[in-house]
Amino acid sequence: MKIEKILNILTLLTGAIAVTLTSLWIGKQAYSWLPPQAAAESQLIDDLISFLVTLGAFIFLGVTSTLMYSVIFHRAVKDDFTDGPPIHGNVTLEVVWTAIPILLVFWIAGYSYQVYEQMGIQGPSELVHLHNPLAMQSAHAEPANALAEPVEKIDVLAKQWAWVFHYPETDVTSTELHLPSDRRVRLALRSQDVLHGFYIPAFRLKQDIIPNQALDFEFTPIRPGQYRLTDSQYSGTYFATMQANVVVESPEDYQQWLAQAATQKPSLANNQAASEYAQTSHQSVQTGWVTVPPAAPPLVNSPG
Ligand SMILES: [Cu+2]
Repeated sequence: MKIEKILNILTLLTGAIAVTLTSLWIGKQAYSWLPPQAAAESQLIDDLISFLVTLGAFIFLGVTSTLMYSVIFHRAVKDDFTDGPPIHGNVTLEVVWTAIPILLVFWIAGYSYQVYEQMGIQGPSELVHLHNPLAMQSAHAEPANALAEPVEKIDVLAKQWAWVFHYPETDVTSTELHLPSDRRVRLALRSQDVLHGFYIPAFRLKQDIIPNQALDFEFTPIRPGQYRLTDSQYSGTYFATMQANVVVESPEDYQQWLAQAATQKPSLANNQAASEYAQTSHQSVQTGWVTVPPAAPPLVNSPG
């Protein structure tokens, strides 16, 4: 009898260790399911996702392996219709299975909030100031990773359906968002007409753009390469064409691009929404459906 109990505990222990190790391994895999980490903020988000995946895997494997174990090794013999051990009214059990989910929820909430706060400090500082007076000091006293580096200021104008980027210092306008890597970037997001959403999956950053409001949005790109900016808020007929290239390059290449673009005469940018709209109005079959005409294609130094 005693041996049996020890064996049971050993089985439980081995199972728990196996489930824990497997969950940790699955959690590590979560990193490879996501786009490259192109901004400092993406590391925070990926850690959070990995944590959630680990936790989810642990619960899933814990429940299913217990079930499988019971089904395989403790199956009732044929014609055995007796009840299992009565657990109704077991206070200890009820306290345990109420407390564990509550603690888990607090753990997830606490960790998520912490990431949100760190993103706020690294990201849209305005929002942090509005919602979270506690983080105000840390948002200002943050020279640790700001390194007193100059912040790149870029104006972003969203309209139906185009992104226009303006670099105020050199007065360059572009339909491609060029960013220096390892430098803090501050975007002033504005919308000319309706709600749009600034979303770069490789940065794990998303910010709604609200008409009649300039929103400051800060982050730090860290990985040179070409990424995609998409609109995350449905903004009308040609919403799907509202995309732009994001080029992260070394600060030297970035300066060179700026200087080169500044010498170019402004020209009309290619605009997919405008050309698709022109196409439909020349079609022989008219549906009669009214569409919002796209805003005029932007005049830019660098059409991308
Ligand atoms: Cu849009």
